[in-house]
Amino acid sequence: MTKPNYQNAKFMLSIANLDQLPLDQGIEIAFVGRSNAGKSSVLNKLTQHTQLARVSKTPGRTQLINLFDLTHNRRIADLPGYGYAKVPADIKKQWQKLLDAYLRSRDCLQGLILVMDIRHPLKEFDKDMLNWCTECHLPIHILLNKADKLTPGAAKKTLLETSKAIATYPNTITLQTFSAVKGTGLDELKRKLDEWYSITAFQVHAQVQKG
Ligand SMILES: Nc1nc2c(ncn2[C@@H]2O[C@H](COP(=O)(O)OP(=O)(O)O)[C@@H](O)[C@H]2O)c(=O)[nH]1
Ligand SMILES: [Mg+2]
Repeated sequence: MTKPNYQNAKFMLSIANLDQLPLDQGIEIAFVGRSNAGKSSVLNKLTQHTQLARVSKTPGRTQLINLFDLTHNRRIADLPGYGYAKVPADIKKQWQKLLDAYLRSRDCLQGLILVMDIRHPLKEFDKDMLNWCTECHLPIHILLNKADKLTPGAAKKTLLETSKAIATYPNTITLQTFSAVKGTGLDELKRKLDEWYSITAFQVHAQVQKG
């Protein structure tokens, strides 16, 4: 399988219910983050689009699962984030239900990119995601975004502290620092995505058997 060209990402559709999802085939990688962590900025940087995923000054606007098509049945899923936005409790419940059901039921989901603001890592929302993914045996790759807001020394310290804090989770979690503004860490992110997108159905099956 050739590596996806992330610049070829095309918007497919927005869904509010899981029955609107495309067929559970190929490989999907989901991006998620507490609102304002910079998830839309990360997606725009990755795909070299300025407007693929809307960058919003108003936190918490993405309320649906947005799907982007790469190629060969490879997709990116942009999931709604919460935790910072002052969303009404019933809407938050609805998002939680949608996220939980998606993470549990989607067989083609190969991994989750969890975007955090490096200045506020491992908030309640992030821990919810880590717990759900542990239950679903889903690997997570954490981006400590906005690293440009810290000195290199402070960023490294947060990387080490966060790495220690997640060591207690039994599932596979990797992490890196990132800056959607500067593009720092983009190659490392692409290597992780390339790895997940090149996993064959046979390997996925073997992982399930093992887990
Ligand atoms: N300094 C800095 N600001 C960023 C970075 N990534 C995002 N932002 C800013 O953080 C705010 C929220 O970004 P957005 O992508 O809309 O976050 P989302 O709610 O997670 O999708 C915007 O003002 C962005 O310009 C980054 O790496 N560095
Ligand atoms: Mg956004």
